Amino acid sequence: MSTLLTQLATCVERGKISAAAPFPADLKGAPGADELTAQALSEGIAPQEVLSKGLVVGMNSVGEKFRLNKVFIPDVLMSAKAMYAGMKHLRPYFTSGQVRRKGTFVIGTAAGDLHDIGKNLVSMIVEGGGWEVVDLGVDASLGKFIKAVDEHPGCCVGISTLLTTTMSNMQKITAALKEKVPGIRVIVGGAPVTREFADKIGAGYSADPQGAVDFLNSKK
Ligand code: B1M
Repeated sequence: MSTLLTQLATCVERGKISAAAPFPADLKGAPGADELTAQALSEGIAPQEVLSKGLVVGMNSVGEKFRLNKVFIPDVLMSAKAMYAGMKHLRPYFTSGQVRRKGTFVIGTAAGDLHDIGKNLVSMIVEGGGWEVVDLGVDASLGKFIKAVDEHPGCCVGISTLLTTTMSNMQKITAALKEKVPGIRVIVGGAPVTREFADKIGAGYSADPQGAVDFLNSKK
């Protein structure tokens, strides 16, 4: 991997957004993901490489550390901001079709639930993992999921919930989506959700965002 892409991955992992950003203190004044992504593209590194060998490497790394409790939510949010600072330079290439995304991931917090911090972390890390993310927000009804699945044929679906009372909605949404699109891949997660529950409703499961990326990449 080029030194520049290694530096870019480090910026994402450490949450270094731009040269002007004061965080982290030991990287004050150094270029951030914003400048390094622009530099990599101007030096002719392919956008796909900038994404997969720079931004995604950094995001995967912070995702693993988060899973192991070596970093915490604020760190992940800073990493996500750094990733977005880089992603903005890549967006024109994505929309022009020069960068191949792995697929579309539709995600929402189950109907009746307004918690969104975990869902947003999953969205960010899945996007950093190379997937196009369609975020339906909180309190996402079955109708919203159905509409999104219609609009994004071949997509995978993620449902998050933090409330035990809305786990039944998660089950209803999963069942209806599977009936509508046989073979659709659905993954569920959130604090009260267990693998046993996911198995019962016929969905994949991950306790953390990185596991959701692994699930999506596994193509099973
Ligand atoms: Co609420 N709340 N809350 N709350 N809240 C909990 C969840 C609760 C456990 C607190 C408690 O009583 N101890 C409890 C639920 C009890 C239960 O059902 N068993 C509870 C309650 C009861 C409520 C209200 C009903 C309170 C009330 O009004 N009486 C109300 C619900 C309103 C509603 O939704 N209809 C309510 C409201 C709120 C706030 C608005 C104040 C706020 C939410 C702010 C927001 O999200 N924007 C809030 C908060 C912050 C919490 C706690 C304190 C923290 C939740 C959180 O964000 N955790 C929570 C207590 C707790 O968890 N200790 C609590 C951090 C987040 C990163 O973790 O979302 O689990 P989490 O996500 C993780 C993993 O689960 C996983 O990845 C993330 C990162 O590791 N993950 C997935 C999540 N989704 C995934 C999807 C995947 C894969 C992995 O694939 C698709």
